[in-house]
Amino acid sequence: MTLKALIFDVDGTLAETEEVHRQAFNQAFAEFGLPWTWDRALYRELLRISGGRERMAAFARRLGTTGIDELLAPLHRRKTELYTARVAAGGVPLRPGVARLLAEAGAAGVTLAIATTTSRANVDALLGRGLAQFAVVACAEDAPIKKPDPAVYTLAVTRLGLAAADCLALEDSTNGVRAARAAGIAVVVSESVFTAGGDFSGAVAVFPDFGAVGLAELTRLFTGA
Ligand code: XBP
Ligand code: MG
Repeated sequence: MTLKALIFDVDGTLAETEEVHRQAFNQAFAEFGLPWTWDRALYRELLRISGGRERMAAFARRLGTTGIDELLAPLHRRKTELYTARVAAGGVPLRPGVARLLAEAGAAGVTLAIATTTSRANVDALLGRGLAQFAVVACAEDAPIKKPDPAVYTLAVTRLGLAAADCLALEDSTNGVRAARAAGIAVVVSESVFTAGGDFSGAVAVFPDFGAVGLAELTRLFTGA
């Protein structure tokens, strides 16, 4: 079994983006006159639901708020505008070790891919020209059924033209680990601000971050998986 591709999750794995998402959600709610504020504790809980639009719909149901279905699409579009503006303005760096892992993979001929439930515009804003190093980018628009469903990972593997057994996923969340495992892909975790201490059953290894984890270590874990 040879490690042929690394498939990265985006939010919480490539970068600590969820705090910026949270702020963008709250600003969009205010602009739309919704009396909703997601503090960090509530947001950590709501992150059990992948997908911003699905998360807002679930929150409305939980409150018993009706009649806002037509609002969800424009609300999510505005949130995405606010998020991408904040990220494009800079200040959301890659997490420790990520840039080095990307460079090591490129030098070793290990293909890079992305499998995320976030919107494509958010990935473009975060990575900019760095997106070019990824052979495959599978986002919310490509796989509408969100993690923990395996769809986005299965799509990434198919587009890579590889077998799931040739790939290693890098994730930060329980949903992400479950999605990768359901797609038959081994997965390692770097805990993020909003996921630390979660249930990562099925992961090959769990790290606080990838700051001290190189490609050689990932390869060793992968072949031992
Ligand atoms: C994390 C998510 C996304 C973001 C918000 O994605 O679940 O929904 O929280 O982005 P990842 P959207 O798979 O990269 O961890 O509002 O665009 O959904
Ligand atoms: Mg994530």
